[in-house]
Amino acid sequence: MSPPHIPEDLIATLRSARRVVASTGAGVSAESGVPTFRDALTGLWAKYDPMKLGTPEAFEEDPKLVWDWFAWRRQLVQKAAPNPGHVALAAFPEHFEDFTLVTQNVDGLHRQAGSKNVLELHGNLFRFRCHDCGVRVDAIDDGEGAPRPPACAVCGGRVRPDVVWFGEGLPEDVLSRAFTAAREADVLFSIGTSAVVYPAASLPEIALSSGVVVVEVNPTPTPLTPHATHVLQGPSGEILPAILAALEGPNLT
Ligand code: BV8
Ligand code: ZN
Repeated sequence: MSPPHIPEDLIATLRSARRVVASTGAGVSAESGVPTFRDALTGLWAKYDPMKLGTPEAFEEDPKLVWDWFAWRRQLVQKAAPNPGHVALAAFPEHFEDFTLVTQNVDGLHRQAGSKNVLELHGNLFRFRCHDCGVRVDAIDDGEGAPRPPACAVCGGRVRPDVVWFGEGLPEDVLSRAFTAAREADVLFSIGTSAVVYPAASLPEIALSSGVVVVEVNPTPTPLTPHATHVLQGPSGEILPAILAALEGPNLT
């Protein structure tokens, strides 16, 4: 199958861009076999609503259930590998003076693909903290018979994944760095996100209001689609390598 066509005017814009931001959602990991947040409930989890399970209330009501859902997602991600989309993004910094990668994903696949300084807006499945005293927990015992969730060694409270649940604030410094990058960019890519979860979904909005060129990469339309400067409709695992190939190719202009 021929690689997707990338419009010449977009390539020209990218060639002259100095500051570029890529903001990704679960769709960039779909071709790695990691289900998106809404699809992350198959099998025995199908009867749960992620919007309800991914909340502090659900954890407080049934810590073991929420712990087990995240343990299930961790083992899914551990079987996954970065796909060509992650790998292409890891090479983007070579083509721009200043490149920032922001992600809503908690799967760590960007870093695994070689991306550096990834701004993880919603935390990471493989980091843990105590829900009760907030202390960071570097290692957990999730062997047979270990308590689920583990007990905090400092306060005896409930250890949880270091991710941001609905109704919880995002890490302030990460969010403000993402906002600044979106405001000051020449180009912002919105890749594999349904663009409905805030404040992450405000990044392309901030970019557009600052006159930044916004490029959406997604197989299906989202609320951002009508406003984006360029819309590349298709899977990121094919489109991102095609963009990189065009950037690496001869400058025909
Ligand atoms: C907060 C981590 C306040 C955990 C997640 C009413 C209006 C507006 C806002 C709100 C509202 N009511 C409540 C809110 C706030 C709420 C919110 O935005 N709700 C929305 C749903 C209305 N936001 C919050 O609660 C945030 N916190 O506001 O707190 C506050 C402030 C200060 C102090 C205290 C409190 C917290 C939000 C973070 C929640 N945590 N994840 C975990 O992962 O378990 S969100 C989670 O869902 C994901 O991280 C992602 O961000 C989001 C969406 O998930 P998905 O749908 O799976 O992924 P995505 O959106 O990326 O969609 C997949 C896309 O990929 C699709 O478009 C698909 O077409 C595309 N795709 C598929 N295949 C491919 C592809 N694309 C490319 N290539 C492919 N091959
Ligand atoms: Zn504690």
